[in-house]
Amino acid sequence: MENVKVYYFPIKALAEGIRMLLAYGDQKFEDIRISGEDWPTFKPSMPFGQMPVLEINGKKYAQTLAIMRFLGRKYGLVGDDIEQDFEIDQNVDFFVDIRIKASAVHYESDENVKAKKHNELAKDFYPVVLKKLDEIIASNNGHIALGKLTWGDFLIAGMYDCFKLHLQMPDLDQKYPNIKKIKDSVLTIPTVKAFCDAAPQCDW
Ligand SMILES: N[C@@H](CCC(=O)N[C@@H](CS)C(=O)NCC(=O)O)C(=O)O
Repeated sequence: MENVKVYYFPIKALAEGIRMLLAYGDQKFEDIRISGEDWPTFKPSMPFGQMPVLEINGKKYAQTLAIMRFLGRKYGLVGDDIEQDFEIDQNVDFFVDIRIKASAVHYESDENVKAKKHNELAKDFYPVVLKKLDEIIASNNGHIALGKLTWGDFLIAGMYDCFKLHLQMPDLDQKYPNIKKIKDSVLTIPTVKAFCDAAPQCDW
C-alpha cells in the first residue's frame, strides 16, 4: 500500500493495535498523533467524527475492528474459513464487551456514580468475565482464538495498558497472566518491537 496514514490521539488505546499490525506487515505509514487541542479542526474530516482512522492513498477508513479485520486479511492473520473467522470475531467481541464497560466507568464524570459502578463491576462482573477471558487465551495457546496469532491478538496487545487502567486493576498481570501473555508475545515480533521501541512512549 502507498501513502498510508494513521490518525489518532497521542495515546495507544484503540489505535495501537492498528499501528502494530501495520508494523507487522512491514508497511511504512505516517503516524499522525493529534492533540486534544487540535482535534476540533480534524474532527469534521473523519468519516464518523472519531478516530482511529486509517488513510490509504487519500481514502479514509474508520472503525477499529473493521480496520483490523481488513489488515488481518491483508497479512494472513485470519481464519482458514468463515467458521474460524467467526471464532476470532466472537472472542474479540467478548473482550470488547468488557473493555466498553470498564471504559464507561473510567470516563464517568460524577465521582460517586463512578465509584458505585466500579464497585458493582468489580464484585460481580470482572471476576467472572476476566477468568473466562483468561481461560479462553490459555486454551488457545496464548492467543485470543484458533490457537494461533490473528489480528485479534493485536487488538488486545495494543489495548492492554489502557484496559488495565480502565479496569482499575494494577494487579491484572498477576491475576490473569494469560491476558498479558498476548501483549508480550505480540511485542516479541521483531518489526512490531522495532516500531514500539521507536514510537513516542505513552503509558496507555
Ligand atoms: N467504534 C469506534 C469508536 C471510536 C472512538 O470512540 N474514538 C474516540 C477516541 S477512543 C474519539 O474519537 N473521541 C473523540 C470524539 O468523539 O470527538 C472505533 O472502534 O473506532
